[in-house]
Amino acid sequence: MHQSLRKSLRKYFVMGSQNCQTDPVATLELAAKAGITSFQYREKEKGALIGKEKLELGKELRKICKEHDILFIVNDDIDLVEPLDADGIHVGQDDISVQKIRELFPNKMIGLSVSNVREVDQSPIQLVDYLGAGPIFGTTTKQDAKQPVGVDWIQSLRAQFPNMPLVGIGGINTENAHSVIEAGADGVAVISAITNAQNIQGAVEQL
Ligand code: TZP
Ligand code: MG
Repeated sequence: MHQSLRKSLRKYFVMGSQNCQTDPVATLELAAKAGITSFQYREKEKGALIGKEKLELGKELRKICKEHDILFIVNDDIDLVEPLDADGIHVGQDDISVQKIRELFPNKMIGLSVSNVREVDQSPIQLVDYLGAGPIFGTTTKQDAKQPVGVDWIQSLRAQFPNMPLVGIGGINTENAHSVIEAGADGVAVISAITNAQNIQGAVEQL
């Protein structure tokens, strides 16, 4: 299970309509055709859809992932897990607890963001299916992003958890993605490297 998840996290596209220059459905369709391996629906922050519109867009994005056999993860929003038949849920340190999600959804994948040693120490890592480490580099995409931690953080997590599926996130682009993989990550999670690309297909291929 770990091995196949590690593979599926290789090119992990994270996005909501607020990140897209054009239609989010068209954006995901292009990225899916170009070879992303996982997708996280992260409809939040400035300009994000809410309520029914958020759900309806989620359904369209979910469908694309099914067609292309791409993992579909929702960010934070436990209310979307069942209606969208998500494969999993990704949470940060200030969101609903991992224990609670595990209780509610025994069979869904759980991803957890960790930015430092303290967060690792206070988290039930044994309940988590994969870790998101970051922000690795500086990013302007997430409004409340913490200070960048660099690829050293990937190295140290990999040393502590040799078999844990692990992705880097934050400021990763086609130029620096290799350094995240070389440090021991299974994959790279990106928003703007894809949503802001002139050529989405080319960007996904290069990652
Ligand atoms: N979590 C940590 S950094 C970040 C998230 C969601 C934003 C990543 O966006 P980008 O554009 O890939 O830097
Ligand atoms: Mg969160």
